[in-house]
Amino acid sequence: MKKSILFILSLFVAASFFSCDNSESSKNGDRGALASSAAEKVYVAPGEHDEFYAFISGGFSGQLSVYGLPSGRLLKVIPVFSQDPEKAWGYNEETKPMLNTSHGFVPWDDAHHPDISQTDGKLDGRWVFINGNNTPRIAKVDLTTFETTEIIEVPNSAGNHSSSFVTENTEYVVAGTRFSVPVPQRDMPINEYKGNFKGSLTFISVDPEEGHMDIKFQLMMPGFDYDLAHPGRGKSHGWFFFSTYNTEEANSLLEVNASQNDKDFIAAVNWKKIEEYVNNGGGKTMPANYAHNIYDDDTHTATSTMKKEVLVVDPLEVPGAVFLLPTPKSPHGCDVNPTGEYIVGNGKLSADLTVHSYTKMIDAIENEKFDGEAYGIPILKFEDVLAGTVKQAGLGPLHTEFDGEGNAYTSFFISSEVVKWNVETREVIDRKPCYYSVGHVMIPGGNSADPFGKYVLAMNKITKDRYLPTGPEVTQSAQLYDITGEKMELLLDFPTIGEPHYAAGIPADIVKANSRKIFKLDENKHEYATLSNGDARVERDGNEVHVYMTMIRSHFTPDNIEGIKVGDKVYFHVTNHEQDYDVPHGISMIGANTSELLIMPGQTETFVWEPKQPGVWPFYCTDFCSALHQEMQGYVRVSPANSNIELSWSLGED
Ligand code: K7E
Ligand code: CUA
Repeated sequence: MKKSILFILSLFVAASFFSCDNSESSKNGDRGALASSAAEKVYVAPGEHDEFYAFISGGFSGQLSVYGLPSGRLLKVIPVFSQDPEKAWGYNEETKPMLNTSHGFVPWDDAHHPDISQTDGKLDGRWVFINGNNTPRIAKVDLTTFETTEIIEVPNSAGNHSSSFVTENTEYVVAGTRFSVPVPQRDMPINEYKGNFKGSLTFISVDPEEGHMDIKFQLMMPGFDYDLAHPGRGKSHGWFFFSTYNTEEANSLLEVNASQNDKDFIAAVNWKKIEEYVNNGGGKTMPANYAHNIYDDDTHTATSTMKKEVLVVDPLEVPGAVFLLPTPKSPHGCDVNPTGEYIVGNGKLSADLTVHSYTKMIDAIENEKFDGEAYGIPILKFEDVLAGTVKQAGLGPLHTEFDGEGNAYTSFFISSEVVKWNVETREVIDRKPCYYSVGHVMIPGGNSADPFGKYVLAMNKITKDRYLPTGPEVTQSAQLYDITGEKMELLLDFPTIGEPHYAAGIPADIVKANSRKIFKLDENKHEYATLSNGDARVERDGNEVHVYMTMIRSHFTPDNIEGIKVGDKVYFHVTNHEQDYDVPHGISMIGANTSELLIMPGQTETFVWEPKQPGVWPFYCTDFCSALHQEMQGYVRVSPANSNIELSWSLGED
């Protein structure tokens, strides 16, 4: 047994070599007569817009990047879980609370799965959710501002990976733990894992108007690894499906010890049933400690609140709500087709894809076609839930997306390809190589009832020689395929930020009309806003100095400040008075132990400067804003700590 597992594992290790052997012939195959038509298909003329937005996770960059498709042009990197000096995210006083957690300020995370909000199973383009894996968090990005406006920490979780997927009406954004842990956390021997650790599946409700997130309940499952998840839809609305591995509950050398069972499970959770149970007073509150951080567009300021309890539900208390579907070989992806009938489990160590039927699952539940239980949770009979398998489709299947025309597209990491197959017949229709070792694939709307099956985007783990070399670290890469024909056609390679895992795509028309152009100055409710130049001033409160400053092309008010002393803590609260689209100003101060600020029209931001040396120190605008941008500068006079220079400020005076 162990030998065969090690053989399969060795295929994983060999994957990159396979890929490289192919490289020359494959690359030549991309060129030739058809290459120019591929170029036309991705060409978006200067001044024209792309047809789709693609929100591509940054993986270990902790951010979310925004690309246009089909051009592959990078439009923005939205800071989410990691500090970003370009936008002062996590550096300015206003956004620092967004990165607060029960572990304190955590300025980094590993972001995997963006998912766009839905209404009636269709993308509505209001928000993108994304998970932080490492210090479990779920973030929400507002698609009017393309800024992160909310982050909620997930207690009782670790390696928040089967996240952040939304239900058909964005009732919930779901977060499942990849690593089971003691719940509540406590000091105990690691080798007592089995039977003692728990795997929490967290259902976070989303307010339909404001979008505010709140943990509705956590389902305390057996101590497996919950890897990926997708919602039911259409007929299976009300259910959520989670792939599991390590049902062996191993705590060491998982590459061998978690590959023993021939089948792991897809856990089917009837969240409607549990919601009803909870609404009727079911579940138990347990003490917890987790941060809920909200950024307010009126105050331009975030607040962080620590929550102290969470409602947990034991699956055994809600009979008929949780079942286990046996699924071969440590499944990774767990994907539901647009009609909601098929649940695809991609066993990483299996050559075949497993396709379960929702209809058969319900029938098996009703007729109690069980095959034992795990910790009291019924296991359904494999043959009675299986719709069929896709035979010998490739090696190392990871993820599947759907085109809305009855086809599925599965990524194969080891054989490094995308394979198109028919969902009903489960016959393979086409296969195209990826360069190299593809992880997720994405079709715009692919996780919805209504996909836009024009392109599939493959996000590859390895690029090797596809681009100019840049030292030992080379970029990761996405590849765009046209899927409008029977056969897929590779159109484009483009480099990505960080390590993309999943992505979410949406027609630009659903989003772009709502995109905000400015913040209205007269609606600015920032505590330290300076709404008129007459109010610009400097105030001292002991060692704390508050500078109420404004900026407009091409000066700061005030631009000369005297009476600051070594040992002071100087807060620059800077309000951008521009009310035109695309006119931010920046500000930076010599020696400040923080980033610049980049302030949007109508917005106020704050940085702190603690001058250490007497002198006359300049500050300046960091964003080229007009022909007189270079003139947008000022000075602060810093005197020794014991000086009695009066505090004063001015603009345009000698
Ligand atoms: Cu990279 Cu969805 Cu985190 Cu697979 S996961 S590749
Ligand atoms: Cu303001 Cu440059």
